[in-house]
Amino acid sequence: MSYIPVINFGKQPTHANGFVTKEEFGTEPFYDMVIGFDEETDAIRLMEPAAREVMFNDKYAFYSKTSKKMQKHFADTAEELKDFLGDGEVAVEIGSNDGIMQDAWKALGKQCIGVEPSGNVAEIAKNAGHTVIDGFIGRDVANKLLSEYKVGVVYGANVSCHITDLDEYFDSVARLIGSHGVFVFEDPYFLDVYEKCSYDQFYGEHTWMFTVKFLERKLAEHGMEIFDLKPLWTHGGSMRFYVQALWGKHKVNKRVAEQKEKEGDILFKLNDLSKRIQTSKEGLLNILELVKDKRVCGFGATSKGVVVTNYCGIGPETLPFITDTTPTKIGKFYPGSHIQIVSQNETDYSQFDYIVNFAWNHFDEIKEARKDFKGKWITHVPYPRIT
Ligand code: DWN
Repeated sequence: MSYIPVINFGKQPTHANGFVTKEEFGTEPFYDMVIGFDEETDAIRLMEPAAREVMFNDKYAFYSKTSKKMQKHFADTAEELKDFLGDGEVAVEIGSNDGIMQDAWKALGKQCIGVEPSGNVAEIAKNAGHTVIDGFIGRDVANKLLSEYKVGVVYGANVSCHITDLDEYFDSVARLIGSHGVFVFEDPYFLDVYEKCSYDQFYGEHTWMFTVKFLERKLAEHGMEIFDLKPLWTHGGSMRFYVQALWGKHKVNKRVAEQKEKEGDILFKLNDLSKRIQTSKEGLLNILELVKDKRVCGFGATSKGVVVTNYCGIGPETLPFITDTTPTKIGKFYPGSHIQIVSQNETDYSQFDYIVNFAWNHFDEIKEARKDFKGKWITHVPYPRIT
């Protein structure tokens, strides 16, 4: 594959989830974050993805259970997918994090085996009684699973786009599902990012930005096909793909071809997006300039916010802190932009006029929970504005 650079975010911390202490300022690694496009395969990806061990290890900062709405999302998902499980079959979840989806399977009386390389988050799932295989999905893990279980469903939420070696990944999944099972995965989707200018879905952990065009081709190389898809609200616009072995038992829904058609000229869209990202940055900086004499803080120490603050050059002089509920983030600082993370539960939001929301994908849930805040929200998606 031969990638041409299409979007350049300049210097970004290599690890968006690599929160730092004050003593570590200046030691965090950076790289040129450039998005590339391969015209032959329609692949969109980071030109230089970081080594997976740098990002996914025993200090992984993101815990999935921090959102109530996501818990409901996974409960609904397990309910939907349970019909794919045959007698005696188990589900396997790639990137099972703290067991948010395993909880949902368990509530339905179904077993789900997790695969998770980040030991600290896996520990939460194990403590809740779930089985988790430590490590990255690959041929060895697939062999282990096949030697112990009959696998009916392989599921991955917001994990496939993190896996740089898609060949080894899809090869392992194809072996796991065989000719009878299904592979269901969901990730932020290119057309949503394009339409909402949610450029902060590009960061170190997200090697790929998926399109149907690219996935169809890549999955076929591993003897699999997409038989259906479903647009999701999660993460500001995701796509769920339903996959089976080529010519499997599920009829291919016409939605797949229709969605591919909608993707149209991807290179044109990427070039257009690149310009709109620059405009979005200027718009957000203008708004922050307008409110510079007011009391402003940030909300949700997301990986996305690391990209936004580093790309836009927003530092502690503009945002004194960002609040979050995650214990491992609290007290630390964003890599690069060095904005401090403080406890959401200890913040008196009534003392603020404006909050910049970096967890914009959870906005409904946040607004509902933050009725004490009487000021205004600032967001950059789908365009910078005060709401
Ligand atoms: O793909 C990924 C997604 C699933 O999660 C990972 N690569 C990393 C991570 O991305 P993110 O950090 O952008 O995800 P979220 O889900 O947007 O993060 C929400 C953050 O906001 C968490 O740190 C928790 C926090 N939060 C909060 O402080 N108060 C969230 C809610 C809903 C709240 O009320």
